[in-house]
Amino acid sequence: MGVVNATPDSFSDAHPTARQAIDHGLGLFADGADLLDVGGESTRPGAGRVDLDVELARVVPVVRELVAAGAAVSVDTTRARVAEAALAAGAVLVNDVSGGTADHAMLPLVAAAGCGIVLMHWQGLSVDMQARAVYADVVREVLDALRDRLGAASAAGIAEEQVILDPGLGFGKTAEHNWALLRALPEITGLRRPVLVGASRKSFLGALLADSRGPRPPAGRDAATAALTVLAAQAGAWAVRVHDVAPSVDAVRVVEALQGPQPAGPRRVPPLHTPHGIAPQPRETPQPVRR
Ligand code: PMM
Repeated sequence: MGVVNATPDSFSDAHPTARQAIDHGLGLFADGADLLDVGGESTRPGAGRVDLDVELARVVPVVRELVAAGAAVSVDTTRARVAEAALAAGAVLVNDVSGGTADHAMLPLVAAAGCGIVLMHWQGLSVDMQARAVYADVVREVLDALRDRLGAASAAGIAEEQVILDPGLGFGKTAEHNWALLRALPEITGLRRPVLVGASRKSFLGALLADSRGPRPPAGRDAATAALTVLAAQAGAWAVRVHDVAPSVDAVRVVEALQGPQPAGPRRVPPLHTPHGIAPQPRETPQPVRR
């Protein structure tokens, strides 16, 4: 999953105009991304909200153009109105970093649309989320919360097959919490839903790679990100959400070669379609990395 930030202020890789975001997305598609994740609201720690109209204006034209180019597109939003407009523009998946908690209309919308949804664990809005990075046992609490969100989705009428889970690295979590969750990936995939991992260029990697000048800046974190792609793929993750797609495509190929041919099993991929009459033409349905 390639990150397309249609924002002027994301912590890494911001694209202030629609044209820039579209060109960037096309580049990631050419690099081999199976999905392009378009977002119009930065979720970096400390970020405030943008107005609904601003988010809509940033996201919809970019989704439309990337779909027209043949890409499968997800929309990174916590707002049902934005998700709805993006689905109407051809998006096939909703990526909600709030796990359906920020907007009470989100889960019913996804139930009605029949599309896939990423339910991510967070600790509330970005503006002060790091103040809530407090856990007695981060792995147990995130697993419990993800189970709770699965239950909420089911209660709203969303089929289990529509749901992808995400531990939400960096969202109300310290570096230690992120490493603990990465170590626990087999337990998260044990929830028997596809798992998305978003570690790309995050500050815990900057801290890991720090030198006397301080934390490694975001653009210098791509090799470490690709290393985590290997580990995520080996642990059975469904997808990684990354800024620099090409190294992660290679990393997944390495893992697949090591694992050898896999027996055909039941598909774990949620439906990437909507009943809106839109027929997106993804180059290839994203496949899970099988163990
Ligand atoms: N991280 C960011 C934004 N959206 N969505 C999911 N599902 N998982 C993530 O880890 C995630 C996300 C923050 O990164 P960005 O500012 O580079 O987009």
